[in-house]
Amino acid sequence: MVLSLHADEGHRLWLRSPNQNLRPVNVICSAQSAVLEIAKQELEQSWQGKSGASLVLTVQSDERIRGDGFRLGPGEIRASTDLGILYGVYELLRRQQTGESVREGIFNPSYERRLLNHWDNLNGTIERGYAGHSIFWREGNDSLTVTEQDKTLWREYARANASVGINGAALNNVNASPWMLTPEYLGRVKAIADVLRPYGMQVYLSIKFSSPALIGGLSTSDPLDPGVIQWWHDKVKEIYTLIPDFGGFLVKANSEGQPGPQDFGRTHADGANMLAGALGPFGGIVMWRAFVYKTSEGDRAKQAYSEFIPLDGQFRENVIVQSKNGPVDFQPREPFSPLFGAMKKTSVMPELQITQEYLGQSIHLVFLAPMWEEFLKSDTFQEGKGSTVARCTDGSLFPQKHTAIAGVSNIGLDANWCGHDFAQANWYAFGRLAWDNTLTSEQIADEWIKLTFPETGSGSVVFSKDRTRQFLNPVKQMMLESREAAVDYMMPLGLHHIFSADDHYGPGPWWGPRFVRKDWTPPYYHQAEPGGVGFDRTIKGSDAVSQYHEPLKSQFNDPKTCPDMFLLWFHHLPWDYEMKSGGTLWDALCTHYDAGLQQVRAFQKTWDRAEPWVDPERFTAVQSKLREQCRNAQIWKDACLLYFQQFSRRPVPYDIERPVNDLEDLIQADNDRIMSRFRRRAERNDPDRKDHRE
Ligand code: GCV
Repeated sequence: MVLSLHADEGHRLWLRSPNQNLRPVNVICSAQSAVLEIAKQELEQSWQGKSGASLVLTVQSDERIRGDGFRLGPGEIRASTDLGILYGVYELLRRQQTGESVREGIFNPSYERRLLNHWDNLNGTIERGYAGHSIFWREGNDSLTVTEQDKTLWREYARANASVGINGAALNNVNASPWMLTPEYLGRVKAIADVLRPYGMQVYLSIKFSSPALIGGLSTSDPLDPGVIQWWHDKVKEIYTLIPDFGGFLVKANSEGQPGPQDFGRTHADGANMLAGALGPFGGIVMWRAFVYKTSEGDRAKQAYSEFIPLDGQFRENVIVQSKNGPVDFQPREPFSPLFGAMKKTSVMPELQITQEYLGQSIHLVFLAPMWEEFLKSDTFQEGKGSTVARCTDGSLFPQKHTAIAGVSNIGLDANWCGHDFAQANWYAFGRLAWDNTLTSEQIADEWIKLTFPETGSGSVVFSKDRTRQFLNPVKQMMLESREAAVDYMMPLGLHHIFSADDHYGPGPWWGPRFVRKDWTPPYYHQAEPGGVGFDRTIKGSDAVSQYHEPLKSQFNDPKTCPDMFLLWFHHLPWDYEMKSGGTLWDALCTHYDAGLQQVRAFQKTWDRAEPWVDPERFTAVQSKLREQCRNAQIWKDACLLYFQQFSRRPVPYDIERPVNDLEDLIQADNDRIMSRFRRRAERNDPDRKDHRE
């Protein structure tokens, strides 16, 4: 077999119109619109079905087809909206390209709104962005000029999103600048919206709650003040005049130092409802974040629930409370946030993090679909068995006016968009799960690999047996195991948030200076001491278990029934605690850390064997990242085991590989990193963002 492997910087993502096997297709569509024009073009550029086939695109309302769903029938795509047709086209083409059979039937989206949240700052930097600067914003005199290059990039971005069903984007950081709402910036938002619209993407903006005072010249931003209410009404009207299909606002309020209604003695509901009142007449929504915690209020994991449950039933119907998947903060593994299912009279939407803030950023190969699948399929038991998070949020269990899901974007100006070729799979997976929250990680990985590394040169769309056996299957397995491997070498058995200062990349179980908020330091979370390790959240501890519905509360409360993966999340246990498997907790911890590292070593071998099947550029890029991931996994293992060993005073089990670094060296290197970071900041006169928080 002759393979033609061209250098490839990854910019085309999973959208690689095949240059062989293309066949003519006769597309018949009675209606006309920009969206339908794109649908037609996509078919003509990528059709791999029967040569000369006719395909009818029918836009006609059908009560079985919800929202932008569609029906695939013999020779026909039918939908109630033009966008539904476009999604149907992408589905059909994907099936042709992956060799999957074209299943006839109705395909409805799980969520009405499927959004990317960009944490992009107006100067072009991205909070927790690891793939270059923003595709929307930049610094400099010409920062607001819209160039042809901008538009091309935005169009490619919109197309990629539409191809997986993503239909909205919040364009700026939730730590929002008030300038976002000034006419200059709104002009650029309009330009972006105009490019995104034909692909069915609505734009949303994050807003700073104190904008009326900061840019409106008012003396207050109190949500019950008539002048403030009027200001927001006027601002919303101004936005809709520019962007008639504007989606709404995303709000981080009274969280990590951001202003909010509580600054004026009002509640989250008061704040959200005031904004919802302004947006409602135009069809806009408010996504109000539940990511709130204060040092003074005890266990951080309990706070969102404690603060929001009393407000259930008080929000307007165009408010959606947006909660992170876990109760703390996008950790490698958390139990689901107990808010899901518990707020029965409020629309609640999951916020996932596609950017790998806590999962190795753009260096580690970590496929996140298994984590999201685990989360969406978690049973809350709120309405009996089977009340999964997916069903609690997609409208199946509770009558919600709106349903939504968001993912914090991992996209930047890097040629391959996401910094790591495999990080593209996380963007893809988010879109696919937002469209269908019952998909399996396995299916998503399978599709993504086939689309992203298609068969080249053989003239066939379907992967050959050799390619399937030697490339697809092992790479898929590597992807599916990669998240568990990361949990193992970073924080197994329910450990969480033991990252070193600030950048959330490497280990820092020792890091806990007195001048920093306790709940921003690892010792607060791991609680290691000679008597044991772990955070006691049982009814005798912080009682976070009581926020879960039975039988979960009892199950989590007892270490004998608590799943091992959450053991140290809910329990503080002695080092020689006997695990279900028979060994001690200390030995189990060592075994997990080592297994994670060994697995990354195995990933290196898997990838090296993939060389014949991949273009050299992407092969080398991934190979080099895996090397770094391996070095980092070693550091994670050594740092955590040697640090915890000071308390456990037990040997690392003799049958596993010994640490190769010294603890003092690791701590010293970490201190040097932190110091040089602070120095650089001081030189730039760039105050630590966290200094602005409460
Ligand atoms: C946008 C964590 C991150 C912050 C982020 C915050 C949030 O604290 O480290 O960078 O801020 O979550 O989700 O608001």
